[in-house]
Amino acid sequence: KELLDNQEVLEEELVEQFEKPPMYTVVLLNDDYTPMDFVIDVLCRFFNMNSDKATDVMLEIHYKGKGRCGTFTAEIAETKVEQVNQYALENEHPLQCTMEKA
Ligand code: TYC
Repeated sequence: KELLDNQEVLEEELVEQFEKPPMYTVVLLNDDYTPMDFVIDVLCRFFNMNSDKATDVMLEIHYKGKGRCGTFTAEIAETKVEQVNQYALENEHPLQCTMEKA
């Protein structure tokens, strides 16, 4: 009986892992130097936003200090963070992208 219960718990955990992987929110941080247009470009390019949505999110970051770009599984969130930071570096802007547990 106890073995069966254990088996069931393990199965539930497995199902859970596949159905609800841990999710991460990709966040952009404000700074004083990155041009607004560059941030809008980043949001459109890497987070598939249209320019209206990207402008709203950029202004939210500008006024509140940070803003959410999207929520993804760990692997995808890590890739987005890397791509954005690389793109900012290439263009010599101090823009910082990080991720938080959703
Ligand atoms: N604060 C920047 C400016 O005034 C604009 C900006 C917005 C920078 C969002 C970074 O994540 C950011 N040019």
